Amino acid sequence: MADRRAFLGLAAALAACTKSTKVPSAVEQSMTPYGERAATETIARAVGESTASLGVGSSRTPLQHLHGVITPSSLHFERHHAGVPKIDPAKHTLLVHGLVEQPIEFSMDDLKRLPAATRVHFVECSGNGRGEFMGTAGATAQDSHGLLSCAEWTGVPLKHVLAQAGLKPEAKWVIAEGADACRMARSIPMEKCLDDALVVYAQNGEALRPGQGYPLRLLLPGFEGNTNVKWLDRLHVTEAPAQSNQETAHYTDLMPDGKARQFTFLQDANSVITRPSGGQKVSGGAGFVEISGIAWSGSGKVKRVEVSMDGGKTWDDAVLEEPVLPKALTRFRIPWVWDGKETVIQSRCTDETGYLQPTRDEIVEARGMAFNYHYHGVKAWVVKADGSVTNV
Ligand SMILES: Nc1nc2c(c(=O)[nH]1)N[C@H]1C(S)=C(S)[C@@H](COP(=O)(O)O)O[C@H]1N2
Ligand SMILES: [Mo]
Repeated sequence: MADRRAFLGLAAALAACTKSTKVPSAVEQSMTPYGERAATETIARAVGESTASLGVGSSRTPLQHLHGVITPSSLHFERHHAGVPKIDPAKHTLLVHGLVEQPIEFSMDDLKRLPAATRVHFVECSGNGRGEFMGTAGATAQDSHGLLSCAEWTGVPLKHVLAQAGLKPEAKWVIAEGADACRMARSIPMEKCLDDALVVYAQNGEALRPGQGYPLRLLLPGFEGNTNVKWLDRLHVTEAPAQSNQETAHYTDLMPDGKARQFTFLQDANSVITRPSGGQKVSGGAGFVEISGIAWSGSGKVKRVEVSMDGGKTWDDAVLEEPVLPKALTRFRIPWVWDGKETVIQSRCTDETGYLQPTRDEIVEARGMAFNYHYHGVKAWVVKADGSVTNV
């Protein structure tokens, strides 16, 4: 028996060896200074650009085609209100002024001398899921949830930058401004600035991509995408928020009582099954299928993800892939033996605060239909008997 096993091992090794020494019919490509993906790989962002003004609009991450939790930089979603400015990093500066002891203008080199930190965090536009809520989303997870990405970011904790200038006691807010044509600005509470806020210059190990704010952006873990000001060049320390255009005309939620919810910063607990998901097909009929997806919360770590394969009658705990990081995407997986009949699959996330992702009905009941931002309802997909998966 032992001999037979040894023989099989040897045979396999020989087979592998024969295979690997086979001369390839064509060389895929020669050495290149900067890598490209294989020519047969074609997944892409879905771009929605304003026809009236070039560079204004958004592009969505193809979540259903990704593995793990890191979004490749070339597939990170983008949202620009006034296009991508061309910035020379050698000339770019960050001015810190207002209620500080000493206003300072940092060059990129100055910033890179300060103690740095590298962390994995998602960025999500608070408009993500709006189409899902309104019933206008397309067929795929990219259509319904694609204003969401997750990267490894490196930069300086904002508290170090502010400490260099020295905060005055009245300092309560920081107004962050970008160098794009609209000079996008958001007011950030001092508490967040002194907590886990970062001023980042790197994304997935290399310089930020132009669309992500090259050479410098604000990164506010767990806060709505809009507050993560790109092409950051000014931090104005103040006593009160600026009431900028982005926090009055936009990014406020109208409530059923007619009042507006303003400064709603946190992205709530959310999840979506990415495989199998809308637009995909479970080929080969009944049998084993792994269900996999992503979960996240702006309030911290994902504690639990439950999956239902029977239209919400029963729920089972999915396995959360380690490491589970705060304010980052978490990959979940659960085995499923499909009986080949049409069914509805869905996931729901509970975060470390104990908050459970609500259903669409619960959100409508709490907020009415007028609100525009922060939709995070439970997402369902229909798996048809022929294996095709569609939006509900
Ligand atoms: N200066 C500036 N910062 C900005 C924006 C912008 O248009 N200008 N868009 C905001 C919005 S609405 C979102 S959702 C995020 C998107 O970040 P990303 O493009 O890196 O995905 O950037 C935010 N920061
Ligand atoms: Mo956004």
